[in-house]
Amino acid sequence: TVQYALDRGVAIITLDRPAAMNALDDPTKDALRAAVERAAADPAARAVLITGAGRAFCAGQDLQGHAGHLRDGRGLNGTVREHYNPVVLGIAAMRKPVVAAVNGVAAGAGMGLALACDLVVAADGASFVPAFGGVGLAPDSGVSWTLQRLVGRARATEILLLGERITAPRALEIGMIARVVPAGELAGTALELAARLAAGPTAAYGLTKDALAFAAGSDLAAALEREAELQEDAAATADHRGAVEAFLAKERPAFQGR
Ligand code: LHQ
Repeated sequence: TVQYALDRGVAIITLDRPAAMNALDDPTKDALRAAVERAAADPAARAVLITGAGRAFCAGQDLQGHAGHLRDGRGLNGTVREHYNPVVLGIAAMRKPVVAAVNGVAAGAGMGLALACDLVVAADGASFVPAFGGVGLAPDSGVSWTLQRLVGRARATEILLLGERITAPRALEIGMIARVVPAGELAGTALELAARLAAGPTAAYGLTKDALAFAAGSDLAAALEREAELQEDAAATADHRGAVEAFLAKERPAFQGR
């Protein structure tokens, strides 16, 4: 249901339930959570790429399985706290960059999964469907947090209340995602980008994620103090010292990720 592979320092996580548009049933959610944890702990992975097999990125919660839980009186069956929250927090807390290659539709929690990633690259035919309202639900998987930080509260409110499909070009236009490429170039472009990040100063990237996440919820003075602390950590890395020496020697730095 979820594949894990390594290529040039990139952990590639592929949602692989194409017959159901990679909808997240219980086994797929367990496997996705495990894959995110594995990528975080994998010393050979210095960047992560998340994508979907087939024509969809991810159709969100599998409604077949969910309907069964509803009929049995189990409601959400604990899945938001057991699966969606750890996956989103796992990506945010990951000390390495995470790229989403959105190959097709990303709906509901699938949209949340994409927006949780640090860089989102989409195929030109892909789209984002805030499907929560369509099935009488409120947002989860971080969408209430990520979307308004990406596009502003007015647009986020409009998107979530109206629930209209947002095409990849429109998502790019409103600042929701980083890049749109022709469908045939998506896999190559996204892997190239992730491999470039994997060859970078991984520790500094982790600290950059920290700084951005902290500043998203703090005032300027606190953000400045946090930057001062994080910069101490960055300055203590071998990558920083090596890159400064390389600059002075007019050479290209070779980052080790430490
Ligand atoms: C699906 C699904 C799907 C099962 C397509 N499940 N089969 C959290 C906690 C707990 C509970 C609830 O939810 C959440 C968070 C959420 O994620 S809520 C949102 C759940 N997702 C949705 O409501 C999306 C439902 N799907 C759609 O709106 C459309 O299928 C999209 C926009 C994804 C794609 O549309 P089309 O390209 O027109 O494809 P299609 O509708 O023809 O779907 C193809 C097949 O995939 C079809 O099966 P079939 O056997 O007829 O070929 C669909 O039933 C199946 N599928 N999404 N979520």
